[in-house]
Amino acid sequence: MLLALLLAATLPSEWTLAGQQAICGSGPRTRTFELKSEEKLVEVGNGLKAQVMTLGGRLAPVLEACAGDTVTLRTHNEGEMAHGIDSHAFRVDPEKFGPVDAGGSVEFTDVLRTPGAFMFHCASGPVTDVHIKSGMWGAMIVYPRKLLPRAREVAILQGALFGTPNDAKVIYGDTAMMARNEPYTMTFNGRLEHETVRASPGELIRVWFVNAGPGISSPHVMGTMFDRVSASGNPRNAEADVQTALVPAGGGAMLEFRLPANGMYMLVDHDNLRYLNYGFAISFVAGQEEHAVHSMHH
Ligand SMILES: [Cu+2]
Repeated sequence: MLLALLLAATLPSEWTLAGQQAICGSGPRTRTFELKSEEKLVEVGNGLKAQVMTLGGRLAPVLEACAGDTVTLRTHNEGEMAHGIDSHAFRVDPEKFGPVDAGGSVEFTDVLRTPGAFMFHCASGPVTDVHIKSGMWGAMIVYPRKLLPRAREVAILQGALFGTPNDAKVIYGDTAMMARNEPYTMTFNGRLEHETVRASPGELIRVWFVNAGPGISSPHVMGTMFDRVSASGNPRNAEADVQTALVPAGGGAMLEFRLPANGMYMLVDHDNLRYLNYGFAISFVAGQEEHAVHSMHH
């Protein structure tokens, strides 16, 4: 347990959203996101490392903007392969997504009028699938301009690691596993250990959820249900009192719920419970319970 906590400390901190109030508060803005494409060895937790390709310096990065913002996405290719970038939050000519060869840049700008939890990913023509499955994707949250009820906001990004850990506990991308859509494990936020999310009983929790695939995600929180599920993360798509949401690959959702009483409530993908032992769950805790998902090592 102590070892697990020490290892978790080597991972980037997990719950770092600025949130809707901070991002939308000062009115429409111009924002530029510059995302480096680079290959690197990253810690994923449970003593494992993965050799991945990233778009934004880490696995599962999150960008935050607000509806009405003028947003520029830019990537300078410092890798060796051709890379580009495609964000589902934009309505632009996809020709602008690239790819470009090493040394080149991709850049496009749009006024983002549609709120949501959007996926962005490398655009590299026929090898786009391999680049996404190697780690080149993240989320762009476009908050609605109209303030939502105050909530504990978190981003949960579903993806997968493809490759079997070697004797040195390093996962190298396995393109055959990628081609079969057969991961070693599915992941939340690109990692196998998670910091508990703490909330008070009855406090509104809002999850900005993005599913990079493979496959449909079926998020469910054990012990409660979603008060509201908004497809694609757009509040105008609200459905009430949903036991399990449905988030397609390349899609997102806004999931709102409350912890009814003290206890530990785990968010899982109900179609991928077989990966629970790999840390594929997020625990929400009200009260003093100290259970954490990373204590469930296989
Ligand atoms: Cu790429």
